[in-house]
Amino acid sequence: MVRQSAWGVIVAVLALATCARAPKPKAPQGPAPVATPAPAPSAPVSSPRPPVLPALVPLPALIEAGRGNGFTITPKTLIIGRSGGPEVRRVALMLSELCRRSTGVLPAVPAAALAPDAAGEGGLIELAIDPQQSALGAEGYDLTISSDGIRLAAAAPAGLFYGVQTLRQLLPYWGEYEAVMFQRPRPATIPALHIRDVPRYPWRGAMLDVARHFFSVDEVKRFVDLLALHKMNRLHLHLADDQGWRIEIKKWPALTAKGGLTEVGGGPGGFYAQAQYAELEAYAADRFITIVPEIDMPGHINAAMASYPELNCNGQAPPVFTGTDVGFSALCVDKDVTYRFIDDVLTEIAAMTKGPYFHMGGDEVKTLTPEQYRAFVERVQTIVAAHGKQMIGWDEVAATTLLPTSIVQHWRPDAAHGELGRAPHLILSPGNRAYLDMKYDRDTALGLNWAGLIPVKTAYDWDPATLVPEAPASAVLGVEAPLWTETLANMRDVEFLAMPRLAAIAELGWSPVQPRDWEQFRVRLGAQGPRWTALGINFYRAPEIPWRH
Ligand code: TNX
Repeated sequence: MVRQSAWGVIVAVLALATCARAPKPKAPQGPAPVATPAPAPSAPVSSPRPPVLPALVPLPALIEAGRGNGFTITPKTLIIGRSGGPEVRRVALMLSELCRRSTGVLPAVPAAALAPDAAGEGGLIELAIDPQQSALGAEGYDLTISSDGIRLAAAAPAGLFYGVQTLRQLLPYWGEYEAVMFQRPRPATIPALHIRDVPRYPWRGAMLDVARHFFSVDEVKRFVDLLALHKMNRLHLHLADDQGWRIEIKKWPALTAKGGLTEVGGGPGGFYAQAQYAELEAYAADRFITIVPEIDMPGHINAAMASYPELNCNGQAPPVFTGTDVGFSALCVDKDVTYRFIDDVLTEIAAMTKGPYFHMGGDEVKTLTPEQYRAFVERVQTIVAAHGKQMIGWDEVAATTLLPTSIVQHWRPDAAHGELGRAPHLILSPGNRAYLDMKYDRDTALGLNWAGLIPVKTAYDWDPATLVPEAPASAVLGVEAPLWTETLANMRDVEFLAMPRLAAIAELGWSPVQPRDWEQFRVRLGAQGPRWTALGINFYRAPEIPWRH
């Protein structure tokens, strides 16, 4: 139950709505959100507002004003993990470092458990795994900030991590600069608040196409950081396409030795050695992000076909490809070697991935008959299952017979809704809303426009629960923002198209539909400007957003 506090309490999320709207029709929701409690009946209608409204993205399910003036971090502040093992301590250390960067004070994180009533002179920041908070699920958290201290409780470590991301956005933005040297501590006061927060959807993702242009391990880590800041939990890596194969497969070494060394425009390409992929997995897992590997097949596969002649029906390897056409390549679906190849790839990828998913692509196949396509997808699905993974495919796979565990990723705005409605599970990435590679407006130099222009409001102002009316609410896992990189050569380009729309999609995945509102989102988003600048993010200063400097 959400605790009701004193009459002074306000539901700050409502106060945040600078432009209230008529309530939207009630839509079926994802996994049980935390209800925003109505004020107690005798509460005065005009409760005092907190002096500063927190500009959090994504918007928490519930924000209440707390008591007192907030909590001040001082050299005497301690951070303790009340329960839970090394993961809790790791999250506590992350928080300590965030505090240091923004205040010049590094709160101690004692390794030994403190007595339950031990309060440091400078107040405690307490992180607790609390079994009584099981209603928060694996990702929710409850955060109370008062003048005496901060208590962050969750049922599982991921919840604590998300609570720390909230605290991060409440700390001064300059904590995002890495090289700050404080001549003297600069105490920061975090406003008195109670936040109780649970994500709306379990799938909150982004996709990075490392095939059209290659991005190094460090660049992908930087992308992971963007996801973590916005409480996203899935990084889908598009690891193979016509222009490049990016993951080392020891049994088929030419995939990377030949197929890895090209990219759109003729640049050098690149690939991840298995040890590097493991490093990415670990980096993402530390931030509670699951990597979803995609090997696109039977189409978008020229890099593999150029590397191994036997994958071609005529036994001849085509030349490598550095253009941007789609749909021309397809594996030879009638040859046994094709399925041996897929099985070998699955064996190594399954061993490399901590997450339960394997994405087989399945999009834009123009050279097979519908029967060939269907038989191929169903056979690959069996191979994926035999390797203990759950299959994901782009929405073309909805035309096949899918296992109850399989997931369809909706991308074509005109995909057949009847088929999508029968999908066992759905991830929503509608091209005309969630595609980060679409241009913002006609003048945007980077990106494409086949699905239309996507200004920030278009990316934000839709409800995943009603996009595919034929799909039961229980089938919708959540949202994902794909970033295809035909036109993007480096991280500056990636960031320009991703930000701020990535934050918009993150909020769709996390925040309850009520009281989400474009007008107040715009303001909260604009308040992220200094933080993103400090992080060195090359975000698009969309003119309709009131950016703070
Ligand atoms: C369609 S989205 C594709 C990609 C392109 C993208 C460009 C999807 C499953 N296929 O191959 O990169 O459009 O926006």
